[in-house]
Parts: sequence; C-alpha cells; structure tokens
Amino acid sequence: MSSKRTDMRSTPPARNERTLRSIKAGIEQMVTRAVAAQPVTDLHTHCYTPRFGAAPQPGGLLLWGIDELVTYHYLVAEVFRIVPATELPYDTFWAMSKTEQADHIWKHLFADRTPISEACRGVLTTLSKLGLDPNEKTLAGYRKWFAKQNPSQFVDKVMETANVDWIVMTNPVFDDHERGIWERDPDVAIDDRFAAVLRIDPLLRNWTLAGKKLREWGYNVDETFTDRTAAEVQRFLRHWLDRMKAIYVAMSLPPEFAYPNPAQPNADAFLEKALLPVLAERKMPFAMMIGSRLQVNPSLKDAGDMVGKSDVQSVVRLCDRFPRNKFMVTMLARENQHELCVAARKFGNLLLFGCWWFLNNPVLIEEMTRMRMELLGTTFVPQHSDARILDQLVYKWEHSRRIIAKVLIDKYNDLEASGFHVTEDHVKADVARLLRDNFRAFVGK
Ligand code: RAT
Ligand code: ZN
Repeated sequence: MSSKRTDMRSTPPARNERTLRSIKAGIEQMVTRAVAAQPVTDLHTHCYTPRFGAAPQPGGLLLWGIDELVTYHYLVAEVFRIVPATELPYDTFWAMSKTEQADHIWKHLFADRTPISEACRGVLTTLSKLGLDPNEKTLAGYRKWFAKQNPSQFVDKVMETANVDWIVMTNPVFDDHERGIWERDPDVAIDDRFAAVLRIDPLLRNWTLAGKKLREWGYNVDETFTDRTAAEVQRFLRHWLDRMKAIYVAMSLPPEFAYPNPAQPNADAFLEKALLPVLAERKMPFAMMIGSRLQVNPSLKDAGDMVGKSDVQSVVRLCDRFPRNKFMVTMLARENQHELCVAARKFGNLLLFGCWWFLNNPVLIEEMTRMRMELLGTTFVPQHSDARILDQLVYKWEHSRRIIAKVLIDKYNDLEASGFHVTEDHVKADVARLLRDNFRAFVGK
C-alpha cells in the first residue's frame, strides 16, 4: 500500500480547544444568519386571503389584529384556569363582545400576572416585532395602532416581518359559510401569497353526515360505500381540488384512527376506492394530522379539544400498501413521535411535519427537532405555524426559528468535532430544505 493512500485514510489532526471555540463561534453566526434569512413556506395555517373577508367584518375569515390575537383559543383555555366557569360562566363569556373578551383576557393573563405561557409570550413577541411596546396595561393603544392598518397591506407587513414566502390555507369544504364564499366568488383565492388545501374531515370522521351533505349537493351517494358511491365521491373530490387549485388534501383524525378498520368499513372504502386513487393520479399528498380528541369540554368551543395517543402502525400500513401515494403526517401526542420517526425511515412516501398544537412549545419543539434530525437527517419539515390569526405568523416563526437554529448549531458542532468541515453552503442548503424546499418538492411546487 502506497504512503499516499495511507495519508488519505489517516484521521485529520485533532483540533485544539481554541480552534474548536472559534469554529463554534463561526457556526453559530452562520446558522443564525442562514435561519433568519431563509424565507419559510408555511404549510399549515388557518389564515385566508383578504377576499374571504377580514375581521372585524362579520363572517370575515381572515382574522388579524389585537382583539383576535388576545382571544386566540389557546388563551381562552388559559383564562378559564384563572377565572373559572364557577365565577364567570361559559355562556356569559361567550355572550361578551370580542373587545370585552379581549379586555378580560388581557387583564387576567397579561396585566395582573406574568404572561409566561408560550401562547401569552407569543402575543408579546408579535407586538414587539411589529414595533409596539408589549408592556401596556390596557389594549387601547394597540387598538388605535391596528385600526390604522389595512388588511391586504398588513398581510405583506406580517409576511415580511415573519419572513414567510407562502401561506398555505386550510379550506374546510364541509363548512357551509366558507363553501358559500368559494361558490359565490370565483376569484376568492387568487392571491400569490396564499395556496389552498382541501380539508375534508367529515369524510372519515363521520360518513353518515358527509354522505347526507354530498346528497344535498347533488352527488348520488349511498349509505354504504358502493362502487357508485366511490365514483361520486371521486367526482366531488376532483371538483373541489380543481375549484380550489388545492396543493394537498388534509384531515385531522382522532387518536382511534386505524387502517384497516374492520369496525368502519366505510372509512376504509373511502380511502381505498375514492381518496387515494384520486391523489395518486394527481401525485398529490394526503396530510393526516392524527391525535385530536374533539370537544372534551364543548363549553370551551375551539379551546375544548384534547390530545390522545395514536396508532403509528396504521400510518405504516398506509405507506406500505399505497406506494403510489404520498403521505404528510403529524401526530399530536408526544408519545408517538419516536415511533413516527422510525416509520419515516422506512418509507420515502412519508413526510413528517410540524410540532402540532399542544406540541408547539419550546421544550417539545426542541426535543422533536433533535430527534427527527438524528433519525432523519434533514428529510422532514420541522414546523408549521397553525396560525389562526395572521399576526401569529410573526411569533410562531420567531420562536421556532430560534429553536431550529439551536439544534442545527449543536449538530454542526458535533460534525466539526468528528473532523468534518461544515461550510456556509452546507448550512444554507440544509436550512432551505427544512424551512421551504422539502415541502415544496413533496407537493411539486
Ligand atoms: O391549532 C389549532 O388551532 C387547532 O385548533 C386546530 O386548528 C388544528 O390545528 C386543526 O387544523 O385541526
Ligand atoms: Zn390547524
């Protein structure tokens, strides 16, 4: 063996402490810069184009501004821990105007206490990044500031502040109010800043209800999932995918979701005979958000949902039996995350995304991002905002970017310690994959 070959195989000289310290500082700078500079494609939000109507217009679907921010359902749940329903009955709270509800929440969560929870902190980060002082005792000053904004320009301002390049909506076609808007206004979604997603929960959660609606809308479906029903459901799906120019189909599913599920033959048939064939033909992903147990406390309305552990093996079976389909999956229970990562190692047609809802807390985002990176490299989407109020894009991304950067810095330092040189090109490419490109490639955009 020549001495040259021996040289190539030998390990590089170990780096001394000082060199490693300066490498560390360089990595921290590179990563912080790259993560801040990389525009994010936000793959799951509940934000809408201004043509859907904007708050405070009655029925407006684009929610924005201080009163919406402060009455976010995460904060409604939190205020009822401080002023319980025995003191302020649920009905009394819901009968209050939006501004009264916001004043109540601001007083109890922000003025009389330290706003330390993640949802509270989010409001403060948002205000501060928009240039406002988050220390006000009342909402009056903020209301004046927001009253001067115009919704469409505010979309630009928020996207610029959050450095988001595309906002993916959630468009529940079984919601009568929203469907009415799509039917009345052909141009409602024409806005380069937004993309649509066809959301169809009732088709799996409640076929009896979904079937009844489909019949009302002129689709010839039966109570059981016959071949004629399958063809009609396919016609319905194709119509709405085209109408919305949807980029994927999404569902939120209960912890009990199972595939196959002999107890629910209509659900299996819906997947096998209607949804998955249409999506395979269009090379379009099916996003499953699994683990939400709805309305454990209905008096809390949107704030009344809960988490439950789900069955990862059902996801494995779907990925295995439908190799022509693409699946995007997020699960709500912390306990499911490890098994889900391992499942993603087995199937190229499975893309994990986001830290959903009750997982959108720094401690869990960090844990999940580390685990995903260690098991999957950069082949996942670390976060989505789930913003219901446009302004929340600002804090959800500010907070998550910091954590994603922290994890990357640690991982690159580990690589350097092994002798591998991490360059700015590596960092930029990884960050682009995580925050934008993995998702865009998966949906073909
Ligand atoms: O995070 C939330 O706001 C939840 O209420 C849900 O919207 C959930 O994200 C969903 O899309 O069902
Ligand atoms: Zn959501």
